[in-house]
Amino acid sequence: MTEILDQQNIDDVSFDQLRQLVGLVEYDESRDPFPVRAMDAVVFVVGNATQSALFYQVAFGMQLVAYSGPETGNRDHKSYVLKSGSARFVLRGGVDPASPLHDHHREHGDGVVDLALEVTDVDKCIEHARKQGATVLVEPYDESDEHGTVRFAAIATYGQTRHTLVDRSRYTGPYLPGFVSRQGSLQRPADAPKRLFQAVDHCVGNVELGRMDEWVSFYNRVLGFVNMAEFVGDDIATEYSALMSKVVSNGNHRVKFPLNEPAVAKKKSQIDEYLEFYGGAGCQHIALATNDILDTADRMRAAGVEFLDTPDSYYEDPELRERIGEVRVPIEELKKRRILVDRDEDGYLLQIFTKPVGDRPTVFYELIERHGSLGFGKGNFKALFEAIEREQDRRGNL
Ligand code: TYF
Ligand code: FE
Repeated sequence: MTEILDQQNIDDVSFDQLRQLVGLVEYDESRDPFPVRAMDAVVFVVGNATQSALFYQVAFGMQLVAYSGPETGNRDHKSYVLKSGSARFVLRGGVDPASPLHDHHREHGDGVVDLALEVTDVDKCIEHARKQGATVLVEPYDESDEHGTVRFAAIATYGQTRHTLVDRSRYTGPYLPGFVSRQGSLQRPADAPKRLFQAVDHCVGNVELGRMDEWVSFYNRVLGFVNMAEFVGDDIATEYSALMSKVVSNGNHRVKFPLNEPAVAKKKSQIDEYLEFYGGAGCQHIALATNDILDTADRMRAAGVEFLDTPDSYYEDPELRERIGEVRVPIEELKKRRILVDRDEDGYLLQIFTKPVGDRPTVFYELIERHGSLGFGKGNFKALFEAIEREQDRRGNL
């Protein structure tokens, strides 16, 4: 029997909870050339941060915690900082007509500009990254305010995406220097105090045809990330998925980055569609870890979030029951919500995917509830990719 943790009024998520939520493993941090503690934030550039901030509060149940903008001395853009458990999103939108954020948005639409990483030693990471040939976009520097000091640096990754490195161990403010504490005015229903998700499980990058291995090697060499077992190779790619995929993670698996490249198939690959509409490589989906995916999916649907449809045949297939064995809820409950299930040697997982959340067919979300499995739902790829292709067809894909 799996216990559902009571997430009510818990501000941060304990290590034990994370172990279950995102599937942590033990590792020796002292031998890591680039020790990463966690995702610090997923930073988005959007066309209207004020309205997107409301979307993530209403539909994703996130809480506004901090803000920076013209009122706080930042005339270029507004940034809203939202939290759900240990997950932090930052939404940026240009205010000054001359802001470079508008150029970014013109090119890419709403998207992820920064997968910021919390590290223990910014200088050590940058020194290692430079030796390994990484592009250092921002040299290490300090920023301070009345709450303390934060040390930063940044390196480039795929497309126009970056990894800002943040050491916040000497800082107690609501986010970073320059931000003020701010709460949303949204009234939450009294009967829905639970968080919808507790952590970021993984962030997926789509890269250009033939470049996946280059980026896997970048994460191996520069960030000391290790390859995880799950991958989609030629065999699966040509049959139905139209993509190849490998997964890299930091030492304890807290930060996991699957990398996809398009594969040649009958139709235009979903990855090609992304690359075309995003204008190059970028972050494709963010998986959010929840310990109650049924409730989370119900509440997100009730708030208007649209999920990919899985056909009845997926649930009626007698092989499904054989493949997945015992799970914590009857299959009927999964079928009602179109939740997918997969099992491997370590356990099982439940997952569901939203449709793209912006105007372009680019960024989408995954909800994932892990029960021991360290995988990414490989057994669901066929059903999942067929559902994605049906959506592509509706958008006029050939
Ligand atoms: O993160 C993953 O690898 C899984 C599988 O378009 C996946 O969630 C891969 C590509 C995709 C959707 C899901
Ligand atoms: Fe995923």
